[in-house]
Amino acid sequence: MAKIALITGATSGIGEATAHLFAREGYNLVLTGRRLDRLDKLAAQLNKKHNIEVAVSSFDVRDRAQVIENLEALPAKWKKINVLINNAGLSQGLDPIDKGDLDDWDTMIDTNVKGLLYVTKIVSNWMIANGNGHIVNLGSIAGIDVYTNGNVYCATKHAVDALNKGMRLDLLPHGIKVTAIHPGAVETEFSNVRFKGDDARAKKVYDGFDPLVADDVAETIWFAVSRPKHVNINELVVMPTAQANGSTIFRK
Ligand code: NDP
Ligand code: 8X3
Repeated sequence: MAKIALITGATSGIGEATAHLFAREGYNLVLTGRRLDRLDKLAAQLNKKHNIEVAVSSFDVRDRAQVIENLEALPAKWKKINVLINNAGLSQGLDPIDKGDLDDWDTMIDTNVKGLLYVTKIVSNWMIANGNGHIVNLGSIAGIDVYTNGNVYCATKHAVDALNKGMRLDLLPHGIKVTAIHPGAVETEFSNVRFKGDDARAKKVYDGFDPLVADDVAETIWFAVSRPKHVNINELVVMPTAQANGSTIFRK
């Protein structure tokens, strides 16, 4: 029987690339995100190309009731999730702490921390019932270092780092592996979202160096998930080579 992966934030960027890669590897997929049109299109494409089964579940991870209602509504066979990829997340704004927008802060905390927790609570219980599982959390280099004006986004990704460690302690006894992937700059819709549709400003973030692409991160996720049963990748930091020096951080 094919394994099942649930990917949050599959409508774009890293989540979408990971859906393609796992489909190629023969996984059946549960794809989630708010933009249902994109989920439906991707599901049809992957089903046709790889002959896998795809379920689509559209909800806003910030809305606890929506998360519970939509995930619990999945038919029983889709609750045998082998791999959960907690990828949905975003940044909003790049301002000093005294100038930050309170709504932006709420959005980042509610999405990156609380949304990840709502999904994890439900799916980890399914995994415990099934006696196996692997949870991959998308952290960030922003969850390891803090950069100027990154304040609240960095705090949410530091929280993901702590939750990744906490989940591992709590879930390993149930046979569930837990991994964090911490990428540096990846050119996706991330900066368009951060700068609220200002595409010129978003593009500038990646001027003058080769950022990662979403496939680089998808391959890193696949590496962690495809290790044998006795190997747990606790965390991996994957950086654009131009940014790998640590002190050379590009945030424009
Ligand atoms: P994208 O903006 O391309 O994708 C973000 C995904 O998250 C979309 O599918 C979006 O779906 C989903 N999402 C955002 N908010 C919500 C919400 N409230 N409810 C449900 N889904 C939501 O960015 P990336 O692919 O780059 O980002 C993926 C993850 O990787 C994030 O956690 C990000 O923090 C992390 N990351 C990104 C890096 C980068 O440089 N790009 C580097 C390090 C980590 P929809 O809008 O349809 O709901
Ligand atoms: C996204 C990478 O460095 O822009 O998490 O914060 S960074």
